[in-house]
Amino acid sequence: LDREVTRCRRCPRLVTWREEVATVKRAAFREQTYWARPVPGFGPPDAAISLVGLAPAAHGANRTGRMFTGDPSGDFLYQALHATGLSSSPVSVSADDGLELHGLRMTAPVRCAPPENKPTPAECDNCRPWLTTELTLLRPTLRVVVVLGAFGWQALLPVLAAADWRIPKPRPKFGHGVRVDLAGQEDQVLHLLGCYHVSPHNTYTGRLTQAMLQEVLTQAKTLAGV
Ligand code: DU
Ligand code: SF4
Repeated sequence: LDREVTRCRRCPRLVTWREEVATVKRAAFREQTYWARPVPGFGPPDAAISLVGLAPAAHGANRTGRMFTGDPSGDFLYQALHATGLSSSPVSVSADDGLELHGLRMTAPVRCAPPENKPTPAECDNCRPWLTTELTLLRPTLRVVVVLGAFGWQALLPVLAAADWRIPKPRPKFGHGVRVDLAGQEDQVLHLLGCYHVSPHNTYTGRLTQAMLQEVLTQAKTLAGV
């Protein structure tokens, strides 16, 4: 699946954008070759926890080819993952830096960097099968999904429904600290945890602190039994 997704060209606008930002680079990355393709999930294929963002950042994951790697959002996230024992290192630099995730797999409802960080509803629809397949493959071990931000939450619920998890009606609303338990097949339960996004918009303003993020990750570990 990881290999296949990196070849996807289903969204014309995103194919153009992911390649365009790779030619008009940020000054700090002028010497680097950008990944400029869809970003696959990162972490063990038998993870008990999945962490879901929204989409790669143009000069972050779209540059390095690894989820949340190479931008301020990722710097904040990996620090918390390491502090809670879910990552082998607090610093994620590049796809070949040797960092490993423990019991957690990062993924996203949209795999290509979108302009303004905003995918269109049609692009979310296009990308849905990739995450549906990934969550189906993870299903035997998956117990908890941590969702970063309201946009990721909104994009994820239809994916979970497509992967045969029962979404309560009315649809549960996103909030930091919100927990929803979803029923699946054969008495399986999936715990959904909402957490403010790790974007600088939240972290520089103190809306999301390391303590808050680490608390959600610790809760995820407890619920997942890891
Ligand atoms: O400000 P920034 O670190 O470049 O992130 C831009 C934007 O993209 C922010 O809202 C987080 C989101 N994002 C994400 O959902 N997944 C990633 O791997 C990296 C960034
Ligand atoms: Fe393919 Fe998803 Fe990228 Fe669209 S966003 S081109 S569906 S990988």
